[in-house]
Amino acid sequence: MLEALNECLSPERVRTDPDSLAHWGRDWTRSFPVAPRAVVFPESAAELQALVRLANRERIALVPSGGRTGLSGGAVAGNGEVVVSFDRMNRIVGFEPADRLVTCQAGVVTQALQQFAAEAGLFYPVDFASAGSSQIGGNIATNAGGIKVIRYGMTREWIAGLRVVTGAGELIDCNRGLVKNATGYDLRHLFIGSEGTLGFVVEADVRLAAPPEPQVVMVLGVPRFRDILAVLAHFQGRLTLSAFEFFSELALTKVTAHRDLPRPLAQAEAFYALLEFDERMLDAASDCFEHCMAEGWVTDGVLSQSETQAQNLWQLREGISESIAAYTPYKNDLSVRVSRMPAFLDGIDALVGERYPDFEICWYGHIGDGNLHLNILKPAALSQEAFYERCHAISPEIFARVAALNGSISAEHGVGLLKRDFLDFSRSPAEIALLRSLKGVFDPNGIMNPGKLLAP
Ligand code: 2HG
Ligand code: ZN
Repeated sequence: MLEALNECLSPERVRTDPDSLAHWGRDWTRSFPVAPRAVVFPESAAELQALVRLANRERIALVPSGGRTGLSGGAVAGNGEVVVSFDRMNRIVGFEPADRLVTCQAGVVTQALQQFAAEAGLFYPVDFASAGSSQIGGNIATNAGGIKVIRYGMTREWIAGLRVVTGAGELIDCNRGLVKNATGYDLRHLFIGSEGTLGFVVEADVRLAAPPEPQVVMVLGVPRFRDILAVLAHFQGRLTLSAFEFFSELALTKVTAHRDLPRPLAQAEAFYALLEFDERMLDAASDCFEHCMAEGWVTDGVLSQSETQAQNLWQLREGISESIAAYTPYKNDLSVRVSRMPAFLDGIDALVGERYPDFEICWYGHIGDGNLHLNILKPAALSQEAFYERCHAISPEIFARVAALNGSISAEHGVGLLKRDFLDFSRSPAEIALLRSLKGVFDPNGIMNPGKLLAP
């Protein structure tokens, strides 16, 4: 097989040493076995096509690898697969100001794209804590969301064209950057969020936006969970929010300790909301704040006075995931419609408190778009295996509540290996049958990221 791989790529771009296998074989999840047989580094669509054709002939399973910042095991290679890294396809290959489109190879790092946009006087608005290492191809594969979704939407909104090598080895060009294109099924959207199970993205035409006006950040102390939603509704009725995030006191304790940051408010509250909006809306925001104080929803607040202060306040939210990583948390990434959030919060809070009485529960997330991250922290004394077993046993109860409210068991992290066996809480049997049929059409030999998203 190595000889065959070397026919597609020069030998230095085929690695089999243990360090490389361990590094490129896993993502940010740490709970799955890692055992690829090789890692390859194509540099062009033609090389990727040759690899996929070889994989079809030899029945070799391929796992795509971007920045490997995923949290659902979508880029883990645990079964002798060949990992296809996009690290050497990391160039911005075109920019057309009149179209506001930038053409990126799949391995372009999110932050590099953001910087390129800023230098061109424009803005790439999809943003999250892992922007410094995640790659655009991976963002597309999971339809990544993040902290600005309330204003700018998910990755899907910003992808105007996609070049993809399908599981059958065809190179197809989807939508070619057009704004209007009414010529039947838009295959572009099928690949977005497909977790590399239908084909691998080689290049994308990404839309850029006008840069935002100067922004300010406000952090509010909110004693009761439900009142966060009253605060959201009040602000949203009066100004355009760029972000509306929340975190619990436990999350704040972890992140301030981990990053050595000051607490935002004099007094601890059970929850905190973080809002971002245009500076020119400051008067309207102050009125909203007064109202929330008068209603008793909010007990205190702080407003950024400079760009540095705004960044420091953002760290309180963006640093949480990293600050709890050492507790090998059991992750949930749940969503419901914002209107159903009150009912969801009441039910889920009670359930979690009752079923995990001895565990620390870390709540945070993008509450403005209906997305909650629920991380259950492992007590030091419990083995990883026993901990996961207990959490797995409780997951169906949590997911049943999500399903009862027509929510999703994975809002923005994808299904991968972690949520695969629970997919039927969010997708009907008829839908899952269609997903399987589509997989067969694009990937007839089942070589593209097998076992992810759909059980084998
Ligand atoms: C975030 O919003 C990321 O910080 C990570 O989506 C969420 O760690 C998590 O559960
Ligand atoms: Zn998130």
